[in-house]
Amino acid sequence: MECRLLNGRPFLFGGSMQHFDHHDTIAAISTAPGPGGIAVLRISGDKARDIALKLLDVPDMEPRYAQFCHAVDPENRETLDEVIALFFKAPASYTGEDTVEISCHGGNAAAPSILKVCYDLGARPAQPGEFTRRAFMNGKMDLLQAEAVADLIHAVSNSGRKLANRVLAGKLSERIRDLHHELMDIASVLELELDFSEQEITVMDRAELREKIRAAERHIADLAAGYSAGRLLREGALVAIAGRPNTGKSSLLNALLREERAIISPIPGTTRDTIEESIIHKGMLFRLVDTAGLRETEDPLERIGNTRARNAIRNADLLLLLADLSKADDLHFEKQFIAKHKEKPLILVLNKCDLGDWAPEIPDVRHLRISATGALNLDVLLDAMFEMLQKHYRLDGESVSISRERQRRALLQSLEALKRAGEAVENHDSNEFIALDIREAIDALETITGETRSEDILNHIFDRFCIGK
Ligand SMILES: Nc1nc2c(ncn2[C@@H]2O[C@H](COP(=O)(O)OP(=O)(O)OP(=O)(O)O)[C@@H](O)[C@H]2O)c(=O)[nH]1
Ligand SMILES: [Mg+2]
Repeated sequence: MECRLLNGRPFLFGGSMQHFDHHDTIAAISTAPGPGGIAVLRISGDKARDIALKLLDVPDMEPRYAQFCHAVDPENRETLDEVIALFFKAPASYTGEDTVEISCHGGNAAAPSILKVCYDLGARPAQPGEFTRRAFMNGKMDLLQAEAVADLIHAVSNSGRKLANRVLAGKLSERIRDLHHELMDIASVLELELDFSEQEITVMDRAELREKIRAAERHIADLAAGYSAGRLLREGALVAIAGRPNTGKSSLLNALLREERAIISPIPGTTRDTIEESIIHKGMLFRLVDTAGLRETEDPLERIGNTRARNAIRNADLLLLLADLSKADDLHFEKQFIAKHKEKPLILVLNKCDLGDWAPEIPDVRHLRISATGALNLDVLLDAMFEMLQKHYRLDGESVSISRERQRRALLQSLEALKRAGEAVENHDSNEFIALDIREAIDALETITGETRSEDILNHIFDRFCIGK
């Protein structure tokens, strides 16, 4: 493993976490690089306090007591910066280890020079997410909470921030724990019966056991079903702006962004590539995708554009179907489109309402009249988009939901095992088989919070963190 400085920061080449000793003392700059008021360095591990005492001109470090002092290079007694230092004694720290936090001046010079001295004094560069990984390993938080830390750091909207905060507070872990209890109850009944199998004692009759398994299945399925809502809150909603050429799709994108992002022209077939830009409305992130106008065409570039448009439509969480009100038309294309995409929430946007009041026969779908270039009814459209998502995905500002594919997969795995257990009960299979399936369902749940963990899962999660967190 090689460590070099890149933009004044340590950069490690090759290898992943498993090559590192979890007992080393680690150090990193926890704030974002570049000029800024302050930067914060963190040192965590057994040697943190010793390193700080050699680095700082203080006689001692009292836990949780902020000291204004200087960072000095012990090699040549050069003062590196004026700092505020804080010592957190294990286990009362973020990582659960002795930790020192040093706030110095921001920018690309002060913090890296102090960090270099930390390395000289025996700390090693922290890996991405290593502070949080240690917090997890030391029982300070479970895996769901560690993921929520990353989500909070990367949140771009209020809805994402609120969900991350609820998970960080342990609300999702609580729901998983409840499910875990339910399954442990079933497992303990089965184990008890196995212990007394010679006497052929039945602790719970089969119908009751079947019902208990069924109830657990329902609860797990409920939690898994919240995935779309969680993902939407965390990542934002993908909104495809679709329709025939020249209906004003690019004009609508620009109007919502309030900037001339996409090329607009009266020539049908202007947009070829998909263009994605984000806006926030009512705390929710909308990822708007402008697409090529849909039509049969011989133009090879437009055909590629049409394929891309269809992909965007397929992946979208919400469809805005644009129609042109300036053209008297039976909306035949639109009606077909709506019939084809019944399963997705869709708003029929009747654009160019400034050009006359032609009243087409409107299909049975949520619709509204706007003018993209005249900026008419755009707020109404945004409100309708928000409401439609809330209703369709049952977004609730107060509830918690899973939001990652990893969590969803583990729940589905648990559900599968439970279903097998239920069938085994119905088939009057012996308790050993039922107990095995229940155990598998429990194991799958435990991977969600990290009670059962594999190095692979941990690497996958923490490698995506930034250094210093
Ligand atoms: N009067 C009026 N004209 C509009 C309105 N919205 C768009 N237009 C005009 O309609 C024409 C087509 O607009 P675009 O936004 O390029 O349409 P598009 O759907 O993106 O077209 P393609 O990219 O070719 O599929 C342009 O001349 C716009 O100025 C509107 O609300 N009112
Ligand atoms: Mg366009």
